[in-house]
Amino acid sequence: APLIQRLDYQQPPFWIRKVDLTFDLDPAKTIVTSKMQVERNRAVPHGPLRLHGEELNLLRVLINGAGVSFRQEGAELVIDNPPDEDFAFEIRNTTCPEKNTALSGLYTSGGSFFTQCEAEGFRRITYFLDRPDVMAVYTVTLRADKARFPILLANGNLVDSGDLDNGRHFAVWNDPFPKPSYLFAVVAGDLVAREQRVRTRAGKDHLLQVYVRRGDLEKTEHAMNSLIASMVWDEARFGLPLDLERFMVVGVSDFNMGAMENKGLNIFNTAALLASPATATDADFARIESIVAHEYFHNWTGNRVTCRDWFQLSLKEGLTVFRDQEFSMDMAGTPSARAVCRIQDVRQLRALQFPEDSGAMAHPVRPDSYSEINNFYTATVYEKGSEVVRMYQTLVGRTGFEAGMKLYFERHDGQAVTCDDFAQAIADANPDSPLTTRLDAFKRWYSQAGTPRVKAHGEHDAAARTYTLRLSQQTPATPGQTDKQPQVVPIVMGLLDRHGVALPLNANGDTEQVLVLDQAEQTVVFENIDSEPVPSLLRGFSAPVVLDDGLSDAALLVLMRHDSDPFNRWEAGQRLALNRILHALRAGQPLQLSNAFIEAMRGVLNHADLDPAFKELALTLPGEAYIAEQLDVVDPQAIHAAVMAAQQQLAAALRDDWIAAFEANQIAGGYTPDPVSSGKRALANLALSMLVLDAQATGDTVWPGKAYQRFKDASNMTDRLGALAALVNAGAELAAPALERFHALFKDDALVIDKWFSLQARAPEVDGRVFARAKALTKHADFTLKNPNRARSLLASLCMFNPAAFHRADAAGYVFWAEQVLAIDAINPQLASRVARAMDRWAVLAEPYRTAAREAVARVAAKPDLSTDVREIVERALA
Ligand code: BAL
Ligand code: ZN
Repeated sequence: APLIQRLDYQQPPFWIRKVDLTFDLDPAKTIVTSKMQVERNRAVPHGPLRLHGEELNLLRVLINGAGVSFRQEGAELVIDNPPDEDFAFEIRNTTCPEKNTALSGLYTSGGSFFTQCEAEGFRRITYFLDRPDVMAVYTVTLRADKARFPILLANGNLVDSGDLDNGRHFAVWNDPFPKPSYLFAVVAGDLVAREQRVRTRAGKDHLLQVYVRRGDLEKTEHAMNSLIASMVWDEARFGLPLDLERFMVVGVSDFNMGAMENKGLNIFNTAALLASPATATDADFARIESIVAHEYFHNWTGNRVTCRDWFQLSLKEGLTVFRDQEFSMDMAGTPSARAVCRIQDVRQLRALQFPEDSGAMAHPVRPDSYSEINNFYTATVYEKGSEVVRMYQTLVGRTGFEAGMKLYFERHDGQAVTCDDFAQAIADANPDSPLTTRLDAFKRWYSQAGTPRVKAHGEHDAAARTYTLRLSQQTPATPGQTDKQPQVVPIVMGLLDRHGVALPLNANGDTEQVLVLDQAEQTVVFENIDSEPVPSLLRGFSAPVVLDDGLSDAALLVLMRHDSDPFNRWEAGQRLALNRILHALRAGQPLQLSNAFIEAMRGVLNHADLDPAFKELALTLPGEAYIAEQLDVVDPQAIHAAVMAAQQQLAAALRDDWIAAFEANQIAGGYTPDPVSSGKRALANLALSMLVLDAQATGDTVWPGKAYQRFKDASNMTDRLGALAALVNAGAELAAPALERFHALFKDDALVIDKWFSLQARAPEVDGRVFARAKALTKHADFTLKNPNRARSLLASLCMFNPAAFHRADAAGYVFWAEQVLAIDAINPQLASRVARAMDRWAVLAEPYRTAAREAVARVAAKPDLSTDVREIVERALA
């Protein structure tokens, strides 16, 4: 497949302004008729009309009602001599939705029809200029059997519907907003809807609907509430109202992504939509709220203003992730609950994006080339992209950022634009900001891959009463990018004295400020500093960098106890643990937590004023992937052993405190997923898992018994799964009967059975037993590669999130990986290429893993008929 280059962008030679689509829906053979109004783009040289099309059967091609000569060249339909003036273009073709296991284009799931068009699925429905800068007004007629497909949905507003002969019926939908083809959607099936009418601040009435399969309706209340909250928030925070009379959300159980923002007709993976207290955890409730919000926010950031080309993907994704993160923080409320959101987002960034940025797939937020765009729906484009947007806000301030957004919509509503256009709007709305004076340098965040390393070193001069902070930065080389320029790094910071008192940083008495590091090396001097301070840098994780401030354990303890910034309090505790673990790994010695660390953790756990949610995060050790990131040579087994040892020690040393925490965080009364209750449940579940872990070591049977009882009696999924996880993760004997009981209870609920697979595949490895069980589970009657959620629940859990089970000296994990990737690739290339990414970082592995991993990647790459998706991943890995 050709490599597509960002700098090769050219406008399309034709525009399609209007499309009338008719679908005669049949699972085996759907007939699509497309009538387009086409005009030549006079800004580019005259040329043939080339339309994209994949896996279609062409029936006819008409121009202005008459037959026309055409040819098929690869996946393109070519008309060599189209008219010079505007013309009517008609195509008729068929597709086979029930055979579409790739879940891109039009497909069936559970007997209903769904579509997924982003990024390039529309060309699998009909021939088209399937690129985001071609925006058209769509009118869609759906015809189908009324009994099997009573609900017929498409984007926009319903303009007509009625019965036809032979038990068929029809519906006509019109979307008044010009849109790119990737936002097109249809749904047809036997679905039911939760409905709500709302009136916005602007006084307009809207109908909100959440469509799901019969039986799932009671699991849609949370999604509906989240949708309403999103609408209210976007109007209040950014002045952005809903622009359609009707806004529909539909759930589907076979779906490659989390959800999709099709105009007025969002389609959701049921995993990101359905929740009830009995079947969904607190984390699920929070994730659903954020994804419903994310898709809703796309209506402005993505749909009203869209991307000129796919290299600009972060224009909509980074910005929309930023918006959903801000929304979740605003919903969480208190400063502490906001910090919890922030910590969770940073943990996610470090666990997924940092490794990506230092591996074979490292790419800039705005990539320079791709052969399969689906491979670039990445943590870098999404999560690092969001951090870039957050840095704009940090540099221009919150009101400045809101003014920038306003200008962005004033300039670009209805257009397909670039990341540069966004940057310019924010800068132009804030002419005097530190962003605007450094805009070109700031934009290196879009062009340079790799996580910058920032070093800070402070020196106190007692005689001069000054504190000099020397900052430097360096971004490591990444594939195809060896020389990096300095980035613009906003460093929110403060100084504390050794008792933890915040020091004034300037004559105004400010105790916090934003330093802008924009050179390779820079020095800042603070005056009137009487004694050696402790610097608190990068508060709130103000830039996506790795900070090395060389702080001693004593200084970290000051920050952990006293910093006004809750993120840095958490970070200090993580750094203390990380330092210990890294020290043991580098020295090749068994891990021993220090008394100071254990006492600090005890202090957090028993603290009267800290929220349980914060305590749970503070007492959770750094993840194995993040630890691996700190090392030049990665031995997954050694890392796992160190983390397990640390956990055992923390479990044993704080046993009485864990008991107290468990007992203090029981909730009486009904379930609500609010931040306070979910924080309590999280801490109680962590305490329980520590107690069961300690019991395994001491031979105590009381806590495993209590965990089993709690598992049986739990009134919500968070507590039930928490207790089950405590048993499974500790390797308790009661894990097996509990797993069996759990499966029997929930055998008819696919989303819960996904949890059952995932929990087993993610359990801490002991003597290869977890790997063996996961491998055996691929033969379980409930396992299938055809459903992405199910495949991921086992395969991604094992290969991507359980390094110690996956990376084995006998290479059995890699053999298994290769088999599974090839098997999935024949069904669903997008899914296969996600699983393929488990090998991104083979090159940093210690031997014997490194050689064996490379061999497995090479074996997959040697297969001649790989999808473009998987080929790009394995070839980049081997490059
Ligand atoms: N646009 C693909 C799904 C999402 O990011 O919302
Ligand atoms: Zn998105």
